[in-house]
Amino acid sequence: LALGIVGCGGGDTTTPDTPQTGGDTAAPTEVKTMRAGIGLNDQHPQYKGLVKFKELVEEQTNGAIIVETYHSGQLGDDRTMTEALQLGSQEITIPSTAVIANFIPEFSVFDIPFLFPNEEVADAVLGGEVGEDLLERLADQRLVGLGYWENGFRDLTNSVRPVATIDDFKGLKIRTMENQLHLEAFRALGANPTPMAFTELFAAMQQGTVDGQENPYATIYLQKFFEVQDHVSDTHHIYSPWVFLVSKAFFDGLTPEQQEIVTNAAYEAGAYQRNMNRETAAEYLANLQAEGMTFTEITPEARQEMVDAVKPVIDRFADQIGRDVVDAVFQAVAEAQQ
Ligand code: TF8
Repeated sequence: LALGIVGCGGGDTTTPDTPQTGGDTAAPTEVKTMRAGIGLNDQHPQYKGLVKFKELVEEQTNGAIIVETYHSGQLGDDRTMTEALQLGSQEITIPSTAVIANFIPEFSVFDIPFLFPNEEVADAVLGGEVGEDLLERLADQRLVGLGYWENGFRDLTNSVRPVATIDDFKGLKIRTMENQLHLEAFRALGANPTPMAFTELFAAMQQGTVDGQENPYATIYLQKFFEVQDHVSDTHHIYSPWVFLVSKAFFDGLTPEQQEIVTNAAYEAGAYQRNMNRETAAEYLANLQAEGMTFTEITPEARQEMVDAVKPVIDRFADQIGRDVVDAVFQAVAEAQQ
């Protein structure tokens, strides 16, 4: 109803009580729709965070911006949805940085295995100068990055054997994200990796095309991977950030006030999502064991062997990622631990 009244205001009538700036503000309000698509299902903190974003934006714009939410890859996988943002046929998606690296190689810096020792260091680096600098590079790809959300530490599952040491990786057919560094890192660990979109993964495990995969506990549990996987290990080999992406063409068409609302909502919902992720991780691991999966803890010694095995891969990729970015991130990681 409120929108209808504003719409009746009519731009041309110059009555005495029309304020000086009334020409613009009295124009019929155009409702803008943002189609937001994510890869995970509606039980996942990623979706709960997106719903929080929707609530904040719709409330704060009084309905001038509507957010339509799509989960479970209904609009595509991380890569195709990012392309849709570039084309302007979708407005929001929240992909892993490993996929964004196919558009902007510098983002692959977060694919360096064993980069972040814990979430606090990840927060400091992503929220600091290097993190911001990377987000700014998205403009060249017709994308706007409104902060980092958290996919989280990736842990290995498979249906062949418990994985405790590097030797246990041998020959395992592991699905990786579509990312060159991930692929090479898993080869260096002795596995037989296959890159694949997330939307194909469940069927591939079910049909035995792959033996295993790696994702945070929340994904393993909420996407019901325990139905087709028997073993989980806390490899914690890579911390995957998500980026809250908006189509630049769409974002540029918003008023400055709307841009501010959307930006703040993305950050606030991101903090909410990150907290939920952290609060639920232990519970999801317990649930996986309750569903019958074996859980194997990786000892510090066993993890060190994995760190050593992937080291040459990191050295090989440093130039491709950009030495300056790699150095800046390693420095930020060191500073965050002082
Ligand atoms: C992967 C990623 C994905 C997420 C999600 C689909 O394994 O971790 O789970 O990026 O958006 O592909």
